[in-house]
Order: sequence, then structure tokens, then C-alpha cells
Amino acid sequence: MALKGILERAREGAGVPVAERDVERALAALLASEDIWRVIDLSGVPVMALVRVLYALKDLGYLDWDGGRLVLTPKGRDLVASLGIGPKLELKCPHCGGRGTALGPVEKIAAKFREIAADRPEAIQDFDQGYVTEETTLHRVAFMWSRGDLYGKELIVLGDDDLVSVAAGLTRAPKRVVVLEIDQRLVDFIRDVARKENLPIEVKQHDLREPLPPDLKGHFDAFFCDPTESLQGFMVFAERGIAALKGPGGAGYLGLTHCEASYGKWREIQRFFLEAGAVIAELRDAFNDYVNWPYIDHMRSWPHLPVQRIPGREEIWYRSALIRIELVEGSHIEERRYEGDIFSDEEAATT
Ligand code: SPD
Repeated sequence: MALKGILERAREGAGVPVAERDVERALAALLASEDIWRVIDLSGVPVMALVRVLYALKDLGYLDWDGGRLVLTPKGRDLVASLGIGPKLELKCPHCGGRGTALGPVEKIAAKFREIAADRPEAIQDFDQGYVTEETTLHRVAFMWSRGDLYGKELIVLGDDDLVSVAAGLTRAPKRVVVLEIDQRLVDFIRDVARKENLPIEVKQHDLREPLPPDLKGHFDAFFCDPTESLQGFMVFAERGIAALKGPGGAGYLGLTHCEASYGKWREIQRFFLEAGAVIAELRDAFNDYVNWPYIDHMRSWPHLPVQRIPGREEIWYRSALIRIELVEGSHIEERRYEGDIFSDEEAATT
């Protein structure tokens, strides 16, 4: 009964879907931590829905946040006990951080990659940038290699503030790496690195709202991208990636969060892959860790947060799943041209 009351209050004028399980997930996270960023991370509830739940809990006397901590009140503690909810457990493997991979041969280029990445352009809000840790990029490359999508292959990277192309190129494993990137600073940076290190990388300045350049369509064994997460934005990246593949057996890698995507959105995305002729071959949750971006206090969800504390640069709370898709049939993609803002929808929290 209490859960229903909380849910009703959270949904009042919410503008985002809030599920009953979201309330349970939020309570489990609140039992495990009183810190806003840990609660976001542990709960796995989209941020714009989570803030609704937190305010509903406060309004109904279950939660308080004086002093910058999210503290369950005695009434809140009675509630979780009566609902049989325990603290959220995070049981990551201490060796691989939960990714399920080792770096293997990628270890050899790790130091060089870190040295190069130290001079990278800083993330800006314009294109929803926010790059992953260097460790994450290295693991992405190792994962692609282990799946047979790197060595001797042609790879296209759609948007590359994470510098996947650089790490992939440094391994000397791929036959060819092409990057499409809208931000001229990154185009220049990656080009410069490729020239200095003699890497097989071609970089083109390109707005992904436009269809792929015709000479790139159907030419690649694999694509990598970390899409913006409005439903439309995600589809734009996924469409372009699939259109770049040669055909059946071609693989695609994409990141998808819980922070900005409900399971309703995940379902739409999964349906899209199936209809496009692909299968989700693997999904590794929380594979990608993001370095906090400098515009955190200007992102969409900031004014809605009950506690506004700027986290440390590597105080990781924003993570995404790594999804590997594989084409089973020739792709059923008809590329479209998009216009206007592809970054926003009601669940967008960090744009
Ligand atoms: N806006 C800050 C971080 C966004 C990073 N974009 C990647 C989203 C994951 N698919």
C-alpha cells in the first residue's frame, strides 16, 4: 500500500515513466549509501525518474536530506523492513571490475595510450560529450579483439571523444580505422596523433544527422559508437553504424545507460536491432565508466537533484552497458536525414 502511495506521488506531473520496481531499487540504494552519486549509480534508476522518487519519499516522511546526505527517517527504515527490501549489493569481481575481460595484448599499448590521452580536448556540452576512463577505452579494444572484430578488420568509429580509434590503431591489429566526428577539435587531435604515430586511421568531419558518405556505406566489418541517449539520438548512431557494415556477420558496439534510459527505452532499442536484422549477441552492464565532465552543474538534471555536490573527476557514477550486436541478415536499414536537436527527450539527464 505504502509503495503505491509513493509511486502515485512520484508520478504526479513527472513527465517520465516511473515503475514500481524503480521505487524498490531506489530504497535498496538508499539503504546502501547516503551519497547522491552512489545512490544514482547503485539504484540503476534513470536520474529524471529517481529524483521524482526521492522527492516523493521526502514528501511522505520517509527520507530527509539535511546536511547533504540522503538519510532514511525512522519511518523510512520501518518501511523498507516491512517491504522486505535489503541494501543493494554490488558484487563486482575485484580483478576485472565487473567487465569480464582482461587487457591481454592491449596491455602493451596502455602506457602510450594514456600518455596521448593526457592531452585530449576537454568534454563540452554541445555534442553531449563526456568521455570514458582510459582503462575503459583499453578494455573496449581488448573486448573487440577477443570477439574477432579487430585483428585484420575494417572498423568505423562514429563519434570518438573516447579515442577508441587511437587505442585500436596503436595495437596495429586492425587493417583500417575510419572515424566520423563532428567536433573539429577531436578531428584535428586524432589526425595529428595518427600522423605522428603512423596509425592506419582516417578521420572525417561529419554530422551524423546526415547519412553516411556513400563511399563508406557497406564497407566495414565492425562499428563502434557511444550514442547520445535520447531515443532518436540513439537510433541515429545505430542506423549509421548498421548501414556501414558489409553484411551478415558484421558487428556493432554501442553503449547504453540506466541513467538516461528506462527499460521502456531499452525495449524500443532492442526491438529496433531485431527489426534491423541484428541480434544482441552480448551485453555487459556497467562496462563503461565515465570521467565527470566539466559542465556537470549545467546538465539538465542538476537543478532537480536534492543534493548538489560536484563529484570528483574520477568519482565514477555514470556508467553504461557495452552492447555487441551482430547482423544475422543483410541489414534492413534505410538511412534517413535528421534535423534539429537529437540530444533531448524526457529521460535525458546529462545533456
Ligand atoms: N553528457 C555527459 C555524458 C554523456 C556521454 N555520452 C555517452 C552516453 C552513453 N551512451
